[in-house]
Amino acid sequence: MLLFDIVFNGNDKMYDRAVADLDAAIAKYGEDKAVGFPDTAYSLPCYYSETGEKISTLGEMKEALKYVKSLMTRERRLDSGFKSGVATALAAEFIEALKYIDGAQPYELPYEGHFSDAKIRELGVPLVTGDIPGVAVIIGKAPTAQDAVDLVKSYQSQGIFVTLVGDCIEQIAEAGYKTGFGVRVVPLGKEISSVVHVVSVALRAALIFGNVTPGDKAALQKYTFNRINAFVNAFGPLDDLTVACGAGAIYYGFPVVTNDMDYTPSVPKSLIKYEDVSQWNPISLEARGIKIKITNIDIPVAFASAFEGEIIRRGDMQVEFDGSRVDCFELVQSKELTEVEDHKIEVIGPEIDAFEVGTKHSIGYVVEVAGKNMNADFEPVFERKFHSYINCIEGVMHTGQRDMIRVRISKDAFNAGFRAKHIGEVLYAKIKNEFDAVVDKCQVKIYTNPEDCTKLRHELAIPAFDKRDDRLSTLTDESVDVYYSCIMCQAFSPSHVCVVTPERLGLCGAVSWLDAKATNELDPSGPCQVITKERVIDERTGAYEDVNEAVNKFSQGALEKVTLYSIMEDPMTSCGCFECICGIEPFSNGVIIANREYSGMTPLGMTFPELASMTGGGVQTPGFMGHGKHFIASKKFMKAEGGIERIVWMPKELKETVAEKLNATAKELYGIDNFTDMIGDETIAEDPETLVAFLTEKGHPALGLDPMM
Ligand code: SF4
Ligand code: NI
Ligand code: CU1
Repeated sequence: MLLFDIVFNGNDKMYDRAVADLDAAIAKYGEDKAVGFPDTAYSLPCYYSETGEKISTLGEMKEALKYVKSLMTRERRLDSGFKSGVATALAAEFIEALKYIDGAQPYELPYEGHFSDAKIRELGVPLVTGDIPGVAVIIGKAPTAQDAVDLVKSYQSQGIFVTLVGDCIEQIAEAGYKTGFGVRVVPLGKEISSVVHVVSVALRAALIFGNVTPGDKAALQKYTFNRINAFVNAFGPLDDLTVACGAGAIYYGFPVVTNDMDYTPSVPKSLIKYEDVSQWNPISLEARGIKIKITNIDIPVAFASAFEGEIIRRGDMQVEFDGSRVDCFELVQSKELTEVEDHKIEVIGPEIDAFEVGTKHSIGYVVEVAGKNMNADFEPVFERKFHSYINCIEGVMHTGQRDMIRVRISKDAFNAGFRAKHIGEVLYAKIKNEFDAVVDKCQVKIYTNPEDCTKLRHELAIPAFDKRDDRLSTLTDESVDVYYSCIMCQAFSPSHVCVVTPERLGLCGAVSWLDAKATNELDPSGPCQVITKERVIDERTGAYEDVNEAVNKFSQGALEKVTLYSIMEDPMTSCGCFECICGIEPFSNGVIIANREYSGMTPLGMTFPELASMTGGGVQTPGFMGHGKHFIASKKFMKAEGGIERIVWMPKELKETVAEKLNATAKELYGIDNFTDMIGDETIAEDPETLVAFLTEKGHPALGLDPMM
């Protein structure tokens, strides 16, 4: 059979199934019944990206089927084959959406099904930094369970985000392999139609980060082709449904590798046949042009960004270091070159073999660095990376920072030979690797004696943290000579530029002014560039000719001007990976803020994903702005519109997180005590009327300010 016919037949089957499922749903619920995926602002994201139309009811889905059918021309031409691939994906999306009807939760762990918008935004930063260099879609049954495990593990250890469809899921579950969003191995579903959930991620990325207009098919395909490093590994025997899905993948730029040597012909660079599945990893990476950053670290367990989100339960833990109970700390100190012996790792005190299983202990590690270009300002920049470095160790979990850390080591890691000294190996290797421009020598001291930890925590670490905090509090936008640009997110959001100042960190929350400064000094031609601040246009809004020139240049002319302190007048753009979004609440003259983790409703009648969809892709949208969590307590938070006094609502959890700092700022600027008590949250109001009544009762200052619009 011709490849075309296989694709057309598979497409027909997927379409017929969608029709049958839809008819059944209409018979049960009627045409007015709502349909859609949870926690997304993009309705049925694939259909919406392709057509610009949102489907919200079964009746609308029935209409939409006509469009899908119109793609199914069965002409033996390449474009017709591709259209069939897209039609297959859309039909699969209908089938999957129908599973969620009436609030159903069709997927149970380990199956993940649909991804929320928040999850996709969360992937933004690791994708741009290359921590996630690509996305693998593995379909079907591997020759043996071990083959499935080996393949998954090979990708996972490179940081590749792995999604699974079909029998390989049970194969790796049988082998006891850990899966989940946290470890970046995500089983989508048993049925082939569940593959659309990863297509949905790629297409939503185009809308969220790429500012692609829904319905602009050419721009959509160009975006996925150029920017989404996905590929498909399909185990044979293939069938026409899988091949039809593969046609869709190839259309979006994702090559397919299979070991079915008979069913289809091969297509150079797109449909690759290779029998030995142990070679699929390099073949796939080459076909999709993915390059892997390698850091060789001498430890007995794996080290990869995929393990960053891994959770170690109490029962699985060998030992724990717990800074909330006993004295613990982590610290970077700069030293003279003569004081540091490169790659010296010392464990001062007992190794973890001496500890009983399941017990809690003290730990303190000091990373001493020296280099001609080292600057004490970089100490906290390195130190904040420890969380990610230590978490990337397979079987080790790290939370917190400074002297409030907790480190758990699993039994599996311990049995594999992992010891405290390996924490030192990891810190050494990563610091030397990432900061080689300023670190010439690095040594690590690990203290495990409780007396040492107590003494050093109080005499060494806390004074160092205090000194740093004093330095940070003197870092204001006025006190520095330059700001920095960050264009890291241009990999996905081509015209987006963040301007990072001491009092306004990048919207992702991961890049402070010190981080940007360090990035610039480490790589002077890299993503962070110096922006001078000599030519002030307007102090109130934070407008500078220097800043405008810079954003103009770094956005390749897409942006003419931005202000630093206004959300109404030329606000800064958003890429899509912002921690929070604020938006105008007209009834109270204020703004509400929602964070990515919040899944409930806001008084604007929109959820976080819906609010978030109002801005992104590097365009300016006055009235809505993405920002980092730490910006909320800043004296510069929408200073042009009156500052933090405008904040009228936040999710309770976010409010609690920022309360201490926000209250201090309110006290200092306006003499208000316990400002957060005046701010609404979801337990107080989810609609404007209740909110305004609450604000009135509390005498919230926003009510007395000038209207913003
Ligand atoms: Fe992206 Fe801005 Fe964060 Fe840089 S600072 S990584 S551009 S969000
Ligand atoms: Ni880990
Ligand atoms: Cu971003």
